[in-house]
Parts: sequence; C-alpha cells; structure tokens
Amino acid sequence: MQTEFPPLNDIQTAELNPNLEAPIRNDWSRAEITAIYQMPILELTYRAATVHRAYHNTGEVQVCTLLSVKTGGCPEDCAYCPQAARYQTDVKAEKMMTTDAIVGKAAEAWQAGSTRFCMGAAWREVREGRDFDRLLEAVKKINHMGMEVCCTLGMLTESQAQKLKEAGLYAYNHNLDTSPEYYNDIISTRDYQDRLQTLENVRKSGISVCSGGIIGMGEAETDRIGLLHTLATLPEHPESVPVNALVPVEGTPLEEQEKVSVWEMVRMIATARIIMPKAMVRLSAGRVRMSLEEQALCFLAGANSIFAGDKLLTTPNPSYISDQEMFQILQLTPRKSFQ
Ligand code: SAM
Ligand code: DTB
Ligand code: SF4
Repeated sequence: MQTEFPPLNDIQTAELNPNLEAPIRNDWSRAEITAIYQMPILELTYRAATVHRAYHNTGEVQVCTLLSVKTGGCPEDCAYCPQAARYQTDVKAEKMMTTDAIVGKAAEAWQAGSTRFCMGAAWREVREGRDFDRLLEAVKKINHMGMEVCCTLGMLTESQAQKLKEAGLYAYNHNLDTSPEYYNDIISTRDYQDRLQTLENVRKSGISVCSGGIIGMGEAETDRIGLLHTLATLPEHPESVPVNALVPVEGTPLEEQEKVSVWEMVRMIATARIIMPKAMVRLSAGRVRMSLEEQALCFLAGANSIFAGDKLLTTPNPSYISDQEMFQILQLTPRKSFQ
C-alpha cells in the first residue's frame, strides 16, 4: 500500500531552516495542524527537534515547582479534578496557607535548583479579600528571592491581574484543557469563553501567559488538534504551554480512563513546538507513569520544561533524586530564571 506523506509547504520549510528568520504565525488552519500532527512520528519528531534547536538551547530544561496553597473544596465540576468538592476523593479541603508557610516552601524549592514557583488554588475564580492579600504578599516576597513567580487561581478580572502584576507576578497559568467542542463534556460550571476572557485579561496586564491542556480524557484526535489550534491562533502565543497527561484519580468521573500512549504525548509536544516555536513547552502531569526513555523522547520532540518535586498539586510526581539522575543521564541542565 502506498503511504502519502504530507508535503512540506514553504512556510514550514522556512521554519525548519535555523538560518532563516522563521515566521511566528497566528493564522494556522486546523487542516495544517492536522497534517503536522498526523505526520509519521519519526519525521514529526525530527522536524520539531529542528524547530526546537532554532529557537532554544536544547541542553536546557526549565525546572518549576508547584505548591497547592489552597487545596480542595472547589465548587467547579472539572471531570478530571480530585479537588472538586462534589467528588469523593482522598483530597480533603484545607484552608489557605499562610504567607510565611508559602514563602518557606518557595525557599526550599529555590535551594533545590528550581527557578519558577507556581502556586495553585482550588478556586473557581479570584475573590478579593484576606486570602488574595496573603497571596499578593507571597508573590512579592518570592519575586524578591529572584524566582519567577507563577499562579493558577482560576478566573481573573483585569484589575485583579493588574494587582498581581504590581506585586511582581511573572506568569499566570490558566489551561484551556481541550477543544472548544469537547469542553462541555468535561466541565459544565463555566465555559470556554470564560477561559479565553481570563487569558485576555492576563495578557492585557503584561503578565506572561501559560496555557495548555490535558490528553487522555477520552477526547478524539480532532479535540487535541482543536486545543492546539485555539492556542496557536490566539493574538499572541502563550509563552508557556503545559501538556498534561491525565492523572486518573479515584472518585473522579475520569477515574477509569486508560493511560495514553507516549506517542500521543510526543505528537502533542512536537506539534506544539512546530506551531508555537518560541513557547516553553512543558511536559507536565503524567511523568510518574513515564520511563526515562519516554521522557527523553518528549524532550527530543521539543519539551523544555518540567515540574519537579514529589507532588504536583495533589497527585504524585517523580522524586527530586530521580529527576536529578535523569538530568545527568540526558546531560541536561536547569535553565536560569528570567531568560
Ligand atoms: N482552579 C484553578 C483552575 O482550574 O484554573 C487552578 C488549579 S487547576 C488544578 C490547574 C490545572 O491542573 C487544570 O486546568 C488542569 O489542566 C490540571 N489538572 C487538574 N487535575 C488534573 C489531573 N488529574 N490530571 C492532569 N491535569 C490535571
Ligand atoms: C498544569 O498544566 N499542570 C499543573 C499546573 N498546570 C498547575 C497541575 C497538574 C495537576 C495534576 C493534578 C494534581 O496534582 O492535583
Ligand atoms: Fe476547581 Fe481548578 Fe480543579 Fe476545576 S481544575 S475543580 S476549577 S481546582
């Protein structure tokens, strides 16, 4: 049987030549992204690795640390999330951490070599008051330590984004999670447009945008492509794109989902790398179930950032020691902050 190889169009050729000024495009069509996503996997990886080399130092991987500053009890119904109050999971609702406790955790992460500290809260949206004030104070202090400070707190207004910016927030994470078409199958308590609005509010305040999604939630290939298409056609690409593999948690509606193949992760990462060349592409949730070799493939395909530390927000992540070993074996070095 004859196999048809997708043709290299002129724009892609330009992007693949490190000596040419490769254009950053925001007008990708779904058909173009589909052709890239569906390329023979080795060809796709090669092309993504070439774009990666043209835009980034391939020996460097950014190491970020996550901390759940307000865990559980969330009113939303995200089908993947162990922190949603309505699902019976092992996660217990806790109060907001104090500023000092948060800053202490950031100092530990800094000493362990992490240059970005991301604080997560199980909120639908930010509400102004004591908890938000504590957070602003923590942002200020961690920024002064020399770390890039990031938050993921749910929906955000323009003026709240401005307050975070003034406190020294570097980046804000707000994932689109999946395609606009599949979104309502996963979350019913807010819509895609709400997510896009928050991203716009973040962008307007001058905070760096971090937005990506999750695979392995029962979505079709077209939904993965739809997510990538939405991200790559935003007025400006996110500076950071996390690619998460679902961590199925007992008690959530998605507890029975099967693990996605590493090739699906590689396709997502490689396609993101090719269509958003400058972005940091983060190999995020799901690393605990990946071998070193599988993660190496993801780095080859253009991933250049990870979360380190034995816990993500509430679920396990590879140990600090095993990641150090991985960096040694793959001869990778952690990226410095604010580059
Ligand atoms: N509550 C805020 C929100 O939803 O924007 C911030 C925290 S929320 C836990 C951050 C992101 O974590 C979600 O958008 C989702 O992409 C990811 N996430 C949550 N649970 C996950 C899981 N079980 N597996 C993979 N990713 C997950
Ligand atoms: C992102 O895209 N992945 C991280 C971070 N942004 C906040 C969160 C992953 C959470 C995995 C489930 C948990 O540990 O609760
Ligand atoms: Fe709440 Fe965020 Fe979890 Fe959704 S993903 S249930 S908004 S903590």
